[in-house]
Amino acid sequence: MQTTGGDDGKAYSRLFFALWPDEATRQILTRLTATFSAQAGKPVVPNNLHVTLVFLGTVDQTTATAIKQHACDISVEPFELTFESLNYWQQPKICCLTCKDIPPQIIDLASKLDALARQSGLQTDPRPYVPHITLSRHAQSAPEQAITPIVWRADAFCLVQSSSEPEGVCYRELQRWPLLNNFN
Ligand code: 3AM
Repeated sequence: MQTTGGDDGKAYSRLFFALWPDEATRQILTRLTATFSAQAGKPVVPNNLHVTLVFLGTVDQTTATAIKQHACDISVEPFELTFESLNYWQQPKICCLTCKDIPPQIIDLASKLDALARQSGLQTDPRPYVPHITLSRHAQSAPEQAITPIVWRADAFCLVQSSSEPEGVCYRELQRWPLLNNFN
């Protein structure tokens, strides 16, 4: 895992839990962003497309190891998300896809991961969780176009590292846990 040194001598990395798309879904999303006008902002690079579950922030290695161990205990059934609404969110200036019907399993998964992060001493986003796929950033308005609903089958969740590279932010999957893997 790529880390940066903190003032306390510990190694830190910027982490989040996410759903990661399969190749077919990534291609559909990439084709969609390619149709955006300049007003819709800068498209997210294909390898960074994801659904955030919980943003963990900057985490030391000991905490990250504990979180990874406890993530094995999370039991949620696989589920399907249908992304059918294209939105502009003014405050973060992003264009994103959301679902009209949110399956309870993703709320359950995000809330279990959020609890795990808090129990590990991390502060997480207090806002209600809204599943979304950020398609572009630095946007001024939503793209005015109809979209074909995109079905995303979620059968695993991932821990992802965010690092700043000369070419921009890069997200890299560190570990993956199948859904239902440890269902009791
Ligand atoms: O899923 P999206 O792309 O909307 O904006 C960041 C990105 O969200 C968000 O975490 C995702 C992976 O980087 N993020 C970054 N800093 C954050 C923070 N302090 C944050 N979310 C909540 N609190």
